[in-house]
Amino acid sequence: MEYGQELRTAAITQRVRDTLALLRTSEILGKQELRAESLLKKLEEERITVAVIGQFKRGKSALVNALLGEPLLPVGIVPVTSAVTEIRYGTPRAAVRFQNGLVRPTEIDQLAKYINEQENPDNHLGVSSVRIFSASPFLQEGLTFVDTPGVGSFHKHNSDTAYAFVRESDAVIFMLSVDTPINEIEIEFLQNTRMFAGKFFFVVNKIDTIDAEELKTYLDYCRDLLRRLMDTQDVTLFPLSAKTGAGVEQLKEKLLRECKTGLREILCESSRLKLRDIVVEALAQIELYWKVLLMPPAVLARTLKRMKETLEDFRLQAEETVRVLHADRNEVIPGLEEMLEARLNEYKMALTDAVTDIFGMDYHYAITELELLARPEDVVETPPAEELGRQYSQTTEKLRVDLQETLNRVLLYRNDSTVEVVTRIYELNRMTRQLRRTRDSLRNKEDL
Ligand SMILES: Nc1nc2c(ncn2[C@@H]2O[C@H](COP(=O)(O)OP(=O)(O)O)[C@@H](O)[C@H]2O)c(=O)[nH]1
Ligand SMILES: [Mg+2]
Repeated sequence: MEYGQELRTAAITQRVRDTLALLRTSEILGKQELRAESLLKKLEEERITVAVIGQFKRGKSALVNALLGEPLLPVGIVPVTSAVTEIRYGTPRAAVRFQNGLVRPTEIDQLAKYINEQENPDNHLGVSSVRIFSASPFLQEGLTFVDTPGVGSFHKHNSDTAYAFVRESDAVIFMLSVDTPINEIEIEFLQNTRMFAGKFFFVVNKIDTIDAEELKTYLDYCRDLLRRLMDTQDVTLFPLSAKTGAGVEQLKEKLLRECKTGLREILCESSRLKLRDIVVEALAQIELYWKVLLMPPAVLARTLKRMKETLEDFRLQAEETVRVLHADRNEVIPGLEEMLEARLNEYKMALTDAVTDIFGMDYHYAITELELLARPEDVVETPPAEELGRQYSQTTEKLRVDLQETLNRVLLYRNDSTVEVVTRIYELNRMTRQLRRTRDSLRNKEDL
């Protein structure tokens, strides 16, 4: 059994490697390439991510606190969690990651500022996630816990974040609570997550608020519904109270056992689902690319002209940034280097959006993570503003030129070489065939 599992792990790892190699041969599949890279890393590190999901107010944050045995996360009677929070094993510390790549070390008791819906309404601070390290022995086995904002709250951006994150998790703790029946939003969410996670734990929270008989009725109802929804008899419920701690040990034990002995199985199944999703996404991207390739020449010329104008706007924007930041002076401005790096990430994100908007297909840049030091005085040798400004201008110019060249090349713009055109089309068809084969061969659990 264990031997078979080892073979399966090796098999899926190889499949991810092969797919990655294939994706790398194309200029239009950068986003999928990145996803495949992180999937490979996860397989190699044998790390699994357990996401706690469910509608707001079910007690997700309270449960994570109960599991870890410390009140790390804010809990409240109104929706409070507005950012995905990752909790890993390590020396206690925390960092907030922003959408522009900045990573800011933060005291754990200051986190509410960033992950509280009330203190950071509609995520106006641009937080992308929060990472907490905790020395809780529970995390020692290579588990990463993720607390998500609830789906279906009035704050729509929360649902979006939760959805996006579930794609990256391997196991899911799906949280229900006895004070409300399962509703449509939860059902929809569950059906969407089924495609990505390799393992489900169903928790029924707040059992302290009802008596044993009511609980039995509720559990029977849930089990029945979940079996139908998940299309399997294999549904185990964990009734508990995150508040009083009743039932938490049982869930903990089960999680630990699964994650020790079943880690590879969970990882394999979740990797199969994720690889399939990456391949499906790549195929969709190729579809979009075909649409652009087959544009009538006049339309293509117009579209490229629009792109050119947009790039000119981008040039002016970069100039403005340098000017506004006073990066035209020969003095050292603390923090300016990180600020410009973050600006550069924002620039890349805006370019990506522009391409998507104009051509209807993706173009992808890797966003650099910029770890800010806990003590800014530790920063050594920051170049003077003038130099940083010059670098920023050069880098953004290179981005624009590269983008223009790549677009001309992949769109075969004014390319009179029949050989090149035919080769590209041939390559594209070959890629599509291989991706389809991979997709179809990952259809079932037994395929590995
Ligand atoms: N009675 C009771 N209340 C709970 C329990 N777990 C959480 N709560 C309460 O439910 C509310 C929502 O909890 P929270 O963890 O913030 O929910 P989340 O939005 O799913 O993260 C808070 O007021 C908690 O105190 C429980 O087991 N029993
Ligand atoms: Mg919460």
